[in-house]
Amino acid sequence: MKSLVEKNKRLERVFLVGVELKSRDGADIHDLLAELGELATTAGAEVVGQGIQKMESLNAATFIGKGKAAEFAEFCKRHNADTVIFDDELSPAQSRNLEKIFNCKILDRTALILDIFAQRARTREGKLQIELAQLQHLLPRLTRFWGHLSRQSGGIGMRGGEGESQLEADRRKVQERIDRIERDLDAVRRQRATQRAGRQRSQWPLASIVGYTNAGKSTLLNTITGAEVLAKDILFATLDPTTRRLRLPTNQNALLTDTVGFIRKLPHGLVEAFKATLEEVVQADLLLHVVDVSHPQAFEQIDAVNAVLAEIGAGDKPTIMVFNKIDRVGVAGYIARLKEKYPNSVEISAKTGEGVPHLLAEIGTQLKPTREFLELRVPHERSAVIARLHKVGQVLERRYSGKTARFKARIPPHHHDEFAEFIINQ
Ligand SMILES: Nc1nc2c(ncn2[C@@H]2O[C@H](COP(=O)(O)OP(=O)(O)OP(=O)(O)O)[C@@H](O)[C@H]2O)c(=O)[nH]1
Ligand SMILES: [Mg+2]
Repeated sequence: MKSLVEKNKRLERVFLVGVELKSRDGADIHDLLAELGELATTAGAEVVGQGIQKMESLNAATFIGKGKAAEFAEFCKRHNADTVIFDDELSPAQSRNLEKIFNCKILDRTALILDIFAQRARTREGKLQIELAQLQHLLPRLTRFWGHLSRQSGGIGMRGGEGESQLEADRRKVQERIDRIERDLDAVRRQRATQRAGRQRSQWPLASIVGYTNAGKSTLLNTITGAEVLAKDILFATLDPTTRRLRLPTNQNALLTDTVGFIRKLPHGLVEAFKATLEEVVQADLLLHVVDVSHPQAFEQIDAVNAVLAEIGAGDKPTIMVFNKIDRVGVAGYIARLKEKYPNSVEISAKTGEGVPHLLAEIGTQLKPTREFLELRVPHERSAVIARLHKVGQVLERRYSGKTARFKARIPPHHHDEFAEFIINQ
């Protein structure tokens, strides 16, 4: 799919819009817009200005107030803005109405994040996932400003509106493409599941690095394992998971995975699309939640990451909080506050290596209770237990005899209680 933000002759000029709602507490709107600006620059655009409206409640038709919209539109016209980007997700109707007022392309935060992901995707699965999320977001919002779809690429051509009948045809084409991608993704995922089953037979426990985008996850993987994952001061440098072997000070082997970064208001479609890729996180025995403590919004970022973890079903995993970039913070008080709130934490600098030995020791301690094998005896009629065992554990051997099935399996320690009555030796 072609990028939504044009990158031909000159940088696309964008204007950012945010609202300050009385009912919405938490982060300051200026911080939110600063992040939106970073996202826009990451996507290859140039920010020409921004506007904020304080509101009691949102306008159903135009999101911000009509008068304010007209005022911003005037500014955009004077400054030759090509695109207006709203920090919140707009309804299709709001997008259309705003487009009439601004007379230029209207994007929302979701579309922008999807655009960046589209530019970064490398693997076939990643590309398909993102195109699917993009098309699903776009379908109800197709307007003449999106122009018509080019037949060869199935991508979105820019501008050059051709009326309602063309729009209808385009919608049909988008729907066809969505159906096609869903079929392709199915095939790719089946293949991945087979590969994963192969890897699962490995008896090594798995730790996953998670965290807000730009927190230093890839840098940490590189420092610990000598991997050479791209680590850059841009948002969403990493999309596809990389797994490396890690030898702990306890002489134990483990696998360590670096994953895609999370962000506030991560589009739901994207979380859905990435569920398969994030399986590494869901299956992990331990999460390393990396936090950039030099970032003024560190607390909010932690909450945003926890929200996504809960959404993918990894909210209750054993977790070490990894407070990163301590080489950049002078104010000790800030870390003290974080440590008070999150006692199970380690402070490091992934860049200088400070604190990393301590982190490794901590990983060793947390993974140690993972015994290689448990033996279980489960009556055949308890099929739900057997299904659950295959879901959360790694079954290494099974034997059926008489009324029971016997398993040798590796089960993450936090699931042991569930199977306690079936364990015959450990
Ligand atoms: N000063 C300092 N910079 C760091 C540290 N760790 C990472 N960085 C920098 O932070 C930026 C982001 O690092 P990455 O490792 O790419 O972050 P990430 O979490 O993988 O980011 P995404 O993949 O984009 O989500 C890079 O410029 C790193 O050099 C650290 O401990 N100290
Ligand atoms: Mg990364």
